[in-house]
Amino acid sequence: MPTAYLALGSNLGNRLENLRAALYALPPAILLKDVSHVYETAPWGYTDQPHFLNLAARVETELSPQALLTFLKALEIRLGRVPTFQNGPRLIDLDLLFYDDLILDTPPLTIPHPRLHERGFVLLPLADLAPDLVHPLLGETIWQLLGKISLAGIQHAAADISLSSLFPEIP
Ligand code: PH2
Ligand code: MG
Ligand code: MG
Repeated sequence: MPTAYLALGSNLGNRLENLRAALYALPPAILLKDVSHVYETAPWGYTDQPHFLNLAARVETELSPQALLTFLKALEIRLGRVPTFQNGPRLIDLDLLFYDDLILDTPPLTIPHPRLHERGFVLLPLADLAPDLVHPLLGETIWQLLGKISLAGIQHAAADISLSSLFPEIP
């Protein structure tokens, strides 16, 4: 089954609950395989807004990249996201980073995500899950890309989200 990596972010409302609700809503179409630490991150791009909580997730799905993107955008709306402006505050942001080693550049979908290698709030959580993953366009690992950027304004959040807390096994 194809493996994809997602970046999740929230900086409005109960940020941790928004992240939890998004992860919880992925199955059955999208199987959640691993979740990074949660990071508290200073806003990037447009700075006059609250700090974000960010994390990364590894998922498996039979959905095509386009269908996966459609699912994620619909889930953002279902969880209460309302449109603002580019880089503006959001209740939940669900970004598709990688889909196996696919390279795709067709509006509305670009894979790998075109700005992931510039962003500590994406690369640091991703490095929890897949430090040796090679960026198919840049030919460098997540760990190597991480070495090239500033990690200022990024720290571990007070709480993490564990897979077992989201999906406890039924006894
Ligand atoms: N997302 C953005 C713009 N800026 N900054 C942080 N710290 N975290 C984000 O997830 C984020 C951002 C656009 O999606
Ligand atoms: Mg984003
Ligand atoms: Mg987005």
